[in-house]
Amino acid sequence: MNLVASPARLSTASSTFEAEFKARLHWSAQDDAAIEQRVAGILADVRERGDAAVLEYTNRFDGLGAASMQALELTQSELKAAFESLPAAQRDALQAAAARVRSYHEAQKKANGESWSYRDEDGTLLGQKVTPLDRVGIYVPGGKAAYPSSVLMNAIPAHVAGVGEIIMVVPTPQGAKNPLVLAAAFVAGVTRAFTIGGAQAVAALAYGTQSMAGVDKITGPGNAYVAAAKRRAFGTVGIDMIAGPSEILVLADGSTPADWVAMDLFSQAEHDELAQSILLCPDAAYIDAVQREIDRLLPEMPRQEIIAKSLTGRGALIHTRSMEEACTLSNRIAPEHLEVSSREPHRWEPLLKHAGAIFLGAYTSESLGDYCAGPNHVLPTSGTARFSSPLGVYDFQKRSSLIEVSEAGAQILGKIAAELAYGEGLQAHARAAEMRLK
Ligand code: HSO
Ligand code: ZN
Repeated sequence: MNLVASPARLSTASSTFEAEFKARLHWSAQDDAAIEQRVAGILADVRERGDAAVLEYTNRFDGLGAASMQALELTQSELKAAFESLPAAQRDALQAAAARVRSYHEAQKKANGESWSYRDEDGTLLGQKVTPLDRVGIYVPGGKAAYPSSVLMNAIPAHVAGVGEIIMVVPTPQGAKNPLVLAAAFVAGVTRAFTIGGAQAVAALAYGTQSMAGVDKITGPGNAYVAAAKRRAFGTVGIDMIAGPSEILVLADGSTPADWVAMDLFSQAEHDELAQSILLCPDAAYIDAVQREIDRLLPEMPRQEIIAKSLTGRGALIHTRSMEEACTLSNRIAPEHLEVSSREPHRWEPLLKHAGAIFLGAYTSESLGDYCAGPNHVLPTSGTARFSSPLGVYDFQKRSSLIEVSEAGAQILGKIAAELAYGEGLQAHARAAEMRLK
């Protein structure tokens, strides 16, 4: 079989560029009414019957024969044993990655996750108290998208935030446990883990069951059923985001070896046929060189079919008039991952506003960020980087305002509040403020 990966070739100088560009970019999750209906039924059933319902769905969908929820819980010693069963090199890599992800998120907590307060001159204290969530649920997909690295990326910030209990759920179709996932849970400090998945696992986390206390927030990726269940549970619990397919945008000035860039484009394409890989470059000859490397390297890739479909269906190699124009286009796309593959990354970085993560310079392959650089790999997709941020410690914390009005402060604030309260026709508000006036 001779596969080809032919990303669309676009040029900003062409009169048809805008239309072609928009058509390539367009992506929207399909709302599937049948899935919605089934998920609504599962959520209601688990809410009503708890463990019994979770057990039935799990046995049915995952082909298990578990007798009770207890049989679906993984003990800490099982997680530890999974870790110990790994080859030493894998154990070391997992621990090295976890250590870096932990330090990064500790720095993040210090910079924007601490309580603060100040006092007015009259002694009134105002501030913000930051507290961790009590309990969170982490969804880990089974099957083809079971990523141990995602266990680290979800559980470690929760742990660093100080979350009291981290409950991981991971489906094990036909009972197949992924030792790397269990080992990652052990390394990341997961508190409890259950081999359940799908909408029934989301429901168990959201509503709680006899054997599992309900959580305050659910994070982590999942299939269409999981996404629908998270959307429906939102409000009862917090959720992180509903992620779309992975994306990479490489902004290249032509100075990076073309095969490095081709492989970086592959690295996101290999996730999913719907993943999107885009190259923006002002040098047409370099774009040709990258396409030649794509053709040369594709046959070597075990996931060549997925890569070919992704690149041909959603990929693009875009010739721009300049690097400045490439930066402007990149901001319009607001990609999940943005590589600035340039000799002068710091020249372009100030022009780049919207991206989940920005990778600077030829040595910063996005894949390093996926595993071990330190920053989180759970990032906004489908242009949502215009208004949202990477998963972080702040997603596992919340804030309470702190107000302590001094006697002197009450004299000033009381008059202002009473005036506005009368204006709103709210007597009790006004009187409560006035009673404290001398
Ligand atoms: N690039 C993916 C994360 C991942 N990559 C996990 C490899 N493993 C999400 O952006
Ligand atoms: Zn990846």
